[in-house]
Amino acid sequence: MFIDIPRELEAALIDLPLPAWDLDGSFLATSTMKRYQTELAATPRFEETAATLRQALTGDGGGYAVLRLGNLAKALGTGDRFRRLATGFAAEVAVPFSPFPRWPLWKDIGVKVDKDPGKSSGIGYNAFHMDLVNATLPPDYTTLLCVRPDPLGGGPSILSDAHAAVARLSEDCRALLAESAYHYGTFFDLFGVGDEYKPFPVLDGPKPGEGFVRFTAKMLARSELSQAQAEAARELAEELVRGQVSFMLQPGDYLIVNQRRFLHGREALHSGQETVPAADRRLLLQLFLRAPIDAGPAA
Ligand SMILES: O=C(O)CCC(=O)C(=O)O
Ligand SMILES: [Fe+2]
Repeated sequence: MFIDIPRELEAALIDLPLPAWDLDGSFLATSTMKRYQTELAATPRFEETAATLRQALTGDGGGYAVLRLGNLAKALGTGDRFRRLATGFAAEVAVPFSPFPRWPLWKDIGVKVDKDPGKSSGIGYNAFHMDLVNATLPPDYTTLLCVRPDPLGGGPSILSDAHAAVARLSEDCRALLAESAYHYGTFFDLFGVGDEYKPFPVLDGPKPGEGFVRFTAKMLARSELSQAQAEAARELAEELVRGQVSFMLQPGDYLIVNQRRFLHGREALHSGQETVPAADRRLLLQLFLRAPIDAGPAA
């Protein structure tokens, strides 16, 4: 779901001087949320654009959206003014926060040629996953703002409807995925995401079609699983790929993913990254969102 910003809204946003944000702990301060909402609500066609965004993320069959902020990035650059506008759009969906105490609100995801290629900022295939999969309270939304695509043309984003993939599995397979047997990654020094969840069930909801599908294809190699449990996870991984959509984020594109519905990942960057100067490589900014508890089921 791609959402263009109406021309008159773009023009108004380019002239809108949003103030710097304040944090309350690791969350965007309520005063900033209110200030941004008030300022943005006064611009033409903002409310309908925000409503379209929320509908794309939480309406029937929805679960992700790409806000096309490229013209704003072109006019404003990708520094503070642009980031405040993106933060303002995010705040229309849920409360922006940073689970990583040492990181700013927006976390850089650059490209490191010597890192594990399958991980964040690696150069390889970043397989389907949810972010903070091993937290009892993962972020409701993960969001990625594209500053620079891969100049060599690689790295399309991949998205897949997690509940649709689960629904295509056999009942036996689903029963295995509901067992508390899976684990992945480390957990320390995180804010706002609950406690470590280990081991966790992949199917975490009270009913089919609800709740998180706690999955990361990266856990397949690492978990001490029974053969049947591992096979069930591999079948889910296959179904996710079968149902995937993929697209290349353009400069200024803002991808927002409802983690209760969709899993995400990224195809490999193009070969030859070591020939690209570090300052020219792909750069995304990541921000997480927490849905307010009184917002009703986000799924
Ligand atoms: O590089 C990307 O497009 C996705 C990165 C990602 O999913 C992550 O860092 O969690
Ligand atoms: Fe991710």
